Amino acid sequence: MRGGAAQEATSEAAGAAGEATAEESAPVSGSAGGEAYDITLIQGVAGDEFYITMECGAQEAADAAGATLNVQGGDEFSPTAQIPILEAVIAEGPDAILIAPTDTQALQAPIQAAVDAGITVVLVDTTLDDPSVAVSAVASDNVEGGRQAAEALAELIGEEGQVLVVNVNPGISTTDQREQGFAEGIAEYPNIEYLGQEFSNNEPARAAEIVTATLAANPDLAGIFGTNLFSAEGAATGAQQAGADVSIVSFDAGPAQVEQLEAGTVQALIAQQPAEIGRQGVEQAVAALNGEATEAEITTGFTTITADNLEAEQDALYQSECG
Ligand code: T6T
Repeated sequence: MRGGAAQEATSEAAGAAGEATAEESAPVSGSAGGEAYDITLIQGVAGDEFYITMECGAQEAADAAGATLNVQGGDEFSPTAQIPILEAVIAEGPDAILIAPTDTQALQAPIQAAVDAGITVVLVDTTLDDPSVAVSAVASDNVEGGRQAAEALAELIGEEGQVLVVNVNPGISTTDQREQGFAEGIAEYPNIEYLGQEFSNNEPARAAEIVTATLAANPDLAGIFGTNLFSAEGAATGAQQAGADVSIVSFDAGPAQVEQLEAGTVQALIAQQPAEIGRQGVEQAVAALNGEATEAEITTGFTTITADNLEAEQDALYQSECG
């Protein structure tokens, strides 16, 4: 499964903010005038440029609020990897946790445990079956993103032929919703046959295998939608290795995906706004901690990137490190 080694990155608040320790009795003042809150961001997986870019936005907002941001992520996108990390963070007792739950059901009780421990929770990117445990959920409109992918792919293939979705795993809110939006959108084209979805387990190699096997059975396959960074990247590699003339729309805009767009292996990227998700997630956490009003749901936008607007849309691309 894809992702780097478990990571922990702590960075101190900028400016006049001090460091809160157990010994201090008076609250430490943040640069924004409030307390210097400790916030932990738990990514869906470490080493994924979507979450790295989210971290960059979260760090900016933490710095602006005089808060401390700690970032952690598992070595694979799964509840098995994420739940022990969450439990360890709960034991540390930060003021707030921003988390991208790796499963809509499996993370419900562990996140409830964080809330029961008095920790403010904000959901970022993915969500839960019952998101009301969190003070806010900040994410893309993933159903709409899937619809946009369907429209882009339909146009690329001249509105006819067979299409495939390479998804991640069932139970992930974001990618399930993208497939749902794609299926709804593609149903509007009577001459397009949707072959259905297959699951890559977030592994590019598995995604590539899915595509080569599908091409062997359906040599006229016209288009593929990869629902996230690793599924899309692997799907494009599989199509390229098979030498197939297939149009590909990829969700996300990591560096490898941009290379594939430049090489012409992929025709369109649907870039989310991960920095904005991180920024707003921290702002919601700080508002809740300050006793201010929060928004239960915040939706961020997309940019569709093709070879034609790639140069103009550089700011929409994901970062592999914070600049
Ligand atoms: O597509 C993003 C994220 O939105 C999704 O929930 C999981 O995969 C990514 O992190 C990309 O790899």
